[in-house]
Amino acid sequence: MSTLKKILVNKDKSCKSVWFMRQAGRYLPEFREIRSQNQNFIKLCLNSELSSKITLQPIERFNLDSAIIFSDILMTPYALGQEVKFIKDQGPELSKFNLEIFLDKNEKEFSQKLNEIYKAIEITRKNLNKDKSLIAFIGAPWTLLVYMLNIKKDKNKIDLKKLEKENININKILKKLIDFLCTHIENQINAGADVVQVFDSWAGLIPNDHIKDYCFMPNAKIVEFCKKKKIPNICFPRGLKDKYKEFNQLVNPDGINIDYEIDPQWAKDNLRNVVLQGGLDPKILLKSEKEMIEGATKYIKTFKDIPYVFNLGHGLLPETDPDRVMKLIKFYRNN
Ligand code: 1CP
Repeated sequence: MSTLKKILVNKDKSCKSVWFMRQAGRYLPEFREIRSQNQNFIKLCLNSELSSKITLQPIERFNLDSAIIFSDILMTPYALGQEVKFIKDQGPELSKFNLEIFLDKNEKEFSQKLNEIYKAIEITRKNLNKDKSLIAFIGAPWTLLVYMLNIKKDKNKIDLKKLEKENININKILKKLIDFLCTHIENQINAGADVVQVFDSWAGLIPNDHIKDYCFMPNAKIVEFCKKKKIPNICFPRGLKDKYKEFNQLVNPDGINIDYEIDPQWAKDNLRNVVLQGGLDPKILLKSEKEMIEGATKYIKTFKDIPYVFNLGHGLLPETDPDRVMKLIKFYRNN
């Protein structure tokens, strides 16, 4: 069994395991080389040979304990009929959402459009050591909806008025998304992935009076599905602040990734009956080595007597020096 599963499933306190969000991609020169020859990002995600190769790049370089499949959360809206473009330095752009087309989609067609991702998982599993986990992932319904309806105004705000004005039935969209996402999880597991992470990257933008409907309920339904199928799961409801506690109580996932705004001691005291993962600010890898080690020490010390998976409080930044990543992994393993 992989170290990640020993921690998630057996709640093994003595076991060490490390992987990083966004470990495959952006900051790695070997990824940039492939990327420079593949301008269309969606096509790259649908190239099973290359996707598998990119997935394994950080494993080969750093011998991490888990691989996360190289893909994107926006492959779901793509498979549901929206055009998805990644514009350099601007982020993703999706064609206008059409409710009728969306409601008309069926799961067979959806799975077929993502078949290359499942093939990439099959190829990767064959080439990945058995003691390492292969992590599948999805975007949580709310986070996908933010992109699908294009309601993010700038980095930290959403345009709720736009939703109200256009009278969009959010709950109906979320409900249908949950079904498709469960299918996507099951397909990835059937192809050979053994853990799933649910990225709710924009959970922190939900107004308080909607947090139950837009964040807790959809994540809970997905976790419930995973538990029924015995799929080890980790949730990442980024930006929830002290509502992480209620999230954990209501959603009850196997693992929860804390973001870098969460104090590790607070997490230890308040997030019970769940495996904790991550927390360290990815910006700390850009600072002096001393600061990085001090930052990491705080997490390692705080969580030394509970089951904990070493990771970050958000993804590795594109400007990260890979040598720093190596130093951080070595420090964690030696302490
Ligand atoms: O231009 C490029 O080279 C593309 C950069 C890139 C990469 C390498 C994007 C565009 N996506 C990815 C891969 C990716 N995305 C992975 C691969 C596996 C790994 O972690 O190593 C994963 C897990 C994701 C997940 C993802 N995509 C999230 C959730 C995690 C998070 O960072 O909060 C989100 C929000 C996205 C959307 C996305 N994909 C890419 C961009 C530029 C964005 C937008 C981010 C934003 O709106 O700020």
